[in-house]
Amino acid sequence: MKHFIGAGAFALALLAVSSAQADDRKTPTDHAPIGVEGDHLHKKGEWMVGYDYERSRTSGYRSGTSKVSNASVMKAYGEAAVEMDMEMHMVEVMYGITDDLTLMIMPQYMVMDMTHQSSHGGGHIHQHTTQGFGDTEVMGLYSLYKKEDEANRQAVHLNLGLSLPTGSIDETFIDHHDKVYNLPYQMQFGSGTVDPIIGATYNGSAGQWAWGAQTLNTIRVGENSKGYSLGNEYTATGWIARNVTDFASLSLRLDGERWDDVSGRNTSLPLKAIAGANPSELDGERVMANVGLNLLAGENLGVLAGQRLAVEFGLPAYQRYSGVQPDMDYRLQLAWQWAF
Ligand SMILES: [Cu+2]
Repeated sequence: MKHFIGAGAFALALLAVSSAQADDRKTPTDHAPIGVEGDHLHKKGEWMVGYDYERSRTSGYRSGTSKVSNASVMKAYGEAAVEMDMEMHMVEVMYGITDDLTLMIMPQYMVMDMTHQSSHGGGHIHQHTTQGFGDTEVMGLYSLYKKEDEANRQAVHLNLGLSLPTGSIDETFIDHHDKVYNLPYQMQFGSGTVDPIIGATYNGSAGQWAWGAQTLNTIRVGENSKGYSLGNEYTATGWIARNVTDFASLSLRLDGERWDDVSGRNTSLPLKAIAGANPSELDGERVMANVGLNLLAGENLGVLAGQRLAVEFGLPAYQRYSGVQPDMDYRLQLAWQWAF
């Protein structure tokens, strides 16, 4: 009997220790799918550094909800893109000022590869590549609500930030008559204005499941040095994720984006020089469906402990554009993150 009670007490103690560990232990789903920015806070004094790579490809154009041929686009514009690849390299630094306030800064470098076709010279095809720094985002994440018990966790935080105009708005291309024009608004690296970012994030989890939602909105204030301002951008996303092992989780995410027309106009870019040059044909909306994988190195992995790798791949589920705009093929995001 004595042995029995002893064994029982020992088993209970083990259970208590292991569940205490489970509460503290980091899991892959502690971070949202990698395409969600500013999704998590850090504890006071904790740093995180990361590198994010994003690549998206568009081919041809869409107007309204339908695909349009380049031949028809070139009846209205001097040039049209056959294909465009956009790559972004982002450095991400986060720091927990308190348990309820995390600061984040995200500089970025962009590379754009464009294959253009001219309406003259028998549809002559040529390549443009531009690269340079994009705008830099600075964001504060402030906890509004936290509830945690054995069964589940719920949390809501505010995302307040600024997009600083470190990106060029002077990128150019040369047309078939060797004339130099500014690239269209959406092909520039930056907005040229200081843009407030306002949003909120909800995170929930229970057992091996996690879910969340976020809205993040970029508001344009004032006009840039070229006499225009980009349209506001609104996003809303929701996801569900599950830890499949200690070190890996899988996710599904829907991501809706909406952007307004450009107001004002860069007068050095003629309205018909290239598709995308007309500021009043640039609003649109898109829904992407994404699958993701988060990997987290456990405490037993020594120097690797706390490091993460994440990937997310998205395809368009819906696109609607007011004028002709590049037709999205896919978006891929890869990241490495290290918290310490
Ligand atoms: Cu972080």
